[in-house]
Amino acid sequence: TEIPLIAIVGNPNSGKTTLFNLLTGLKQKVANYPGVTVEKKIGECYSQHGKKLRLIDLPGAYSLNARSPDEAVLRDVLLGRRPETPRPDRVVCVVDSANLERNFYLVSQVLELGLPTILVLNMVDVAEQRQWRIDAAKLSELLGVPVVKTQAVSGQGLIELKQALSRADLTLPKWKSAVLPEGVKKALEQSRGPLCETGAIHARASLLEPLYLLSGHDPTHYGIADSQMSRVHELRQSIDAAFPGWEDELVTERYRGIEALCSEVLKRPEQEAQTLT
Ligand code: BGO
Repeated sequence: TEIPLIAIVGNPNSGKTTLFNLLTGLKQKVANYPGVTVEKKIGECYSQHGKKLRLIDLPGAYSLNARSPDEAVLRDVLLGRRPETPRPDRVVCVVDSANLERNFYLVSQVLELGLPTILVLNMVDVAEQRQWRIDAAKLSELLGVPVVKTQAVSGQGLIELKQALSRADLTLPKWKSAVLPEGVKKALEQSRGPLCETGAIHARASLLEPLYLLSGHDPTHYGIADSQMSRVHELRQSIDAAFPGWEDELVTERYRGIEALCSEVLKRPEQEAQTLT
């Protein structure tokens, strides 16, 4: 059987590389993605129960609406559109615990991709120094994914992460930070069939997938014929005409959803003081 491929994703400076090195040790290879000067790091590790895994350390990004070649590589690998890299079986999403809200923008998009995901709250030492309390159990319950706290520089939490990597029972994430306007959803659902048939998009991925394809620095649009891309462009134009401003609203709603989530799972000292008075 194939060795499962696990993608490590997160914002720049969330500690992905430190975590990747911790998990894979010296068992790693560095190459480039063909066509771009973006590093491709692949390694091997074993889950806590001895299952062999392949890990891929993906470029850091703030959003799947790619704005740079690095972000485009992340998006394309996660969507299974890089010809030389298979679509990952699972995702380990790393966040900087001291910047929870900002990091959660990417998390919210990644959770919608239809891949089993483990959330890693890294840099817990920094959050703890500030006396922030993050309720990992509640976060796990709300997102529908395992949540592990780590301090990658010291190795704290590694065993718990390897235990989560051992789990065969990971279900798909359930949290949605934002709800698409009904009309936009319908239009995307209707476009899905024809685009899936040609392999342009994945049946399991986020409804927003066709629109991620329009963003950023991707002149090649792997595996998607020009005729398909023009259909994606038309789809976009028709949605924009029917629902002006829908995407800005979606961004605002995402942030609102993230804020609501954080207020349930993150307690800062000044908030505790307020509830006491
Ligand atoms: C430097 N806790 C703390 N406190 N720091 C961490 C943790 C953690 O849990 N995990 C990682 N870091 P990357 P991306 C650095 O490099 O893995 C630190 O972009 C420095 N470098 O050591 O690179 C980690 O792959 C000089 O810090 O992140 C690194 O996601 C002074 O967070 C940084 C101080 O980690 C980013 C730090 C020359």
